[in-house]
Amino acid sequence: MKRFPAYDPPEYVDWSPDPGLQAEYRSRIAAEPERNEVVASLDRNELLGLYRELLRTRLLDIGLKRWVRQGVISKAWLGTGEEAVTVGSVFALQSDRDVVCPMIRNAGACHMMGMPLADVFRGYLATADSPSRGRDLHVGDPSVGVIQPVSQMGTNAAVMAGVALGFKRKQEPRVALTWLGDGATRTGICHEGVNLAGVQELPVVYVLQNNQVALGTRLAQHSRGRMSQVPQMYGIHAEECDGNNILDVYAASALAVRRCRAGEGPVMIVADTFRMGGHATHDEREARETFPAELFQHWGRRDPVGMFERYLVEEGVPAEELERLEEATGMEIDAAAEEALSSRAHMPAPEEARYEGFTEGGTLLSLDLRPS
Ligand SMILES: Cc1ncc(C[n+]2csc(CCOP(=O)(O)OP(=O)(O)O)c2C)c(N)n1
Ligand SMILES: [Mg+2]
Repeated sequence: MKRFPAYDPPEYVDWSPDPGLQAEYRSRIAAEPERNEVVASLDRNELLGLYRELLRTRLLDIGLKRWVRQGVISKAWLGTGEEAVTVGSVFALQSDRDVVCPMIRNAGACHMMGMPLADVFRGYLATADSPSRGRDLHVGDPSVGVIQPVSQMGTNAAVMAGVALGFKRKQEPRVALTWLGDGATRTGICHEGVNLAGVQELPVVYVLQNNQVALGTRLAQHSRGRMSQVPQMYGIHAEECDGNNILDVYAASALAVRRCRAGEGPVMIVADTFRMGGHATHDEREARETFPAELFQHWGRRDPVGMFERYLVEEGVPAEELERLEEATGMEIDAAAEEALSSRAHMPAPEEARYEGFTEGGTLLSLDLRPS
C-alpha cells in the first residue's frame, strides 16, 4: 500500500516484503491442519474482503493522525501494527447476530459490524449526532451488536461474560467477542469476568491482544508470567496465534467461534503483536524510549498489511486490483472524515450530558442487542 512518511511509523515508510518472512507467514498456517482447512475455504472475494478491512483500519488511523496534526483533535488512540488482531477476529463472526465490545485500539471492528465510518470519526468530535451524543469518545451501537466500552480496563471481560450468559440462557447460538490488552489481564475485574465465563461455560471469545505494553509499562514490568499462560488458570480452551498474520488470527478465531456456537464454552486466543506507536499520539517519542529500536524494526518488518498484500500478490491477485481497492478505500475514509467534520455544526447542549438513555424513572432498561 501507499506509505505516508508524515504519518506512518518510520519502519513502514520504505517497507518491502522479506522472502524469508513471507515463507514463514505461509508455513505458520500450513503447519496446523485445522487452521489450514479454514484458510483454504476462503474464496477470492473473502480474501479481498479481509484486505479491504485491513486497509480501512490502517487508513482510519492515518485519517485520525492527520486530524491531530491539523489541530482538529488533540490526540488519537491508534491500532497501527495491530490491525490484523481486530480484523481477523471480527471476520470470523456473523455480524448480523454476534456481539463485540471493541477497545479503543479495535476501532476497525465498529465498521465491520455495521457502524458508519463517519460515526467513528464523530466519536472523537463529540458532536450531538456522534454515537454517545458527545458523552464519550469510546463508540458503540448495540443495535448493530457493538457494545461501547468504558475506560476502565478489564471491565469488558465481565460485561461480555454477561452478554454471553444472556445468549446461553436464551439458548441462542450467538457469540460474544472482546479484546483484552496484556495490561488489562492484570486487573481484578478481568479475572472475575474470565473466570465466570469459564465456570459457566459461556459462549465468549477473549482475544488477548498482547502488544507487549500497557501505556508506558513494558510487559516484563507488569507480568512475571507469560501471556500464553493466562488461559491455563481458567481451565478454558486456548489458542495462540501470530497477531500480525491475519490468516492465522482469522483461522484461530473461526475455530474458537465454532466451539462457542457448539456450546463448548469460552475460548481465549493469545495473539502476539506490537504497538508501532505510542499509547496515543501524544507519547510516540516516549514509546521509542521505552523499547529498543531493534524491537520496532523486528515488528516493522512484519507489517500486517504489507505481508497480507504480498501474500495476495503471490496468490495471483493482480497488484493493480489491490491498488484500485486501496484508492476506493482511501476515498471512502476521506469522505467519512469530511462528513464527520460537517457534524461540528451540531454540538450537544450542556443539559444533554444527563444520561437518560438507559434508565426510566431510575430503573435500568434492558439493552436491545439486536434480537436474532
Ligand atoms: C482500571 C484502569 N486502570 C488504569 C487505566 C489507565 N489506562 C488506560 S489504558 C492503560 C493501559 C492498557 O494496556 P493494555 O490493556 O495492554 O492495552 P493497550 O493500551 O496496550 O492496547 C491504562 C493503564 C484505566 N483506563 N483503567
Ligand atoms: Mg497492551
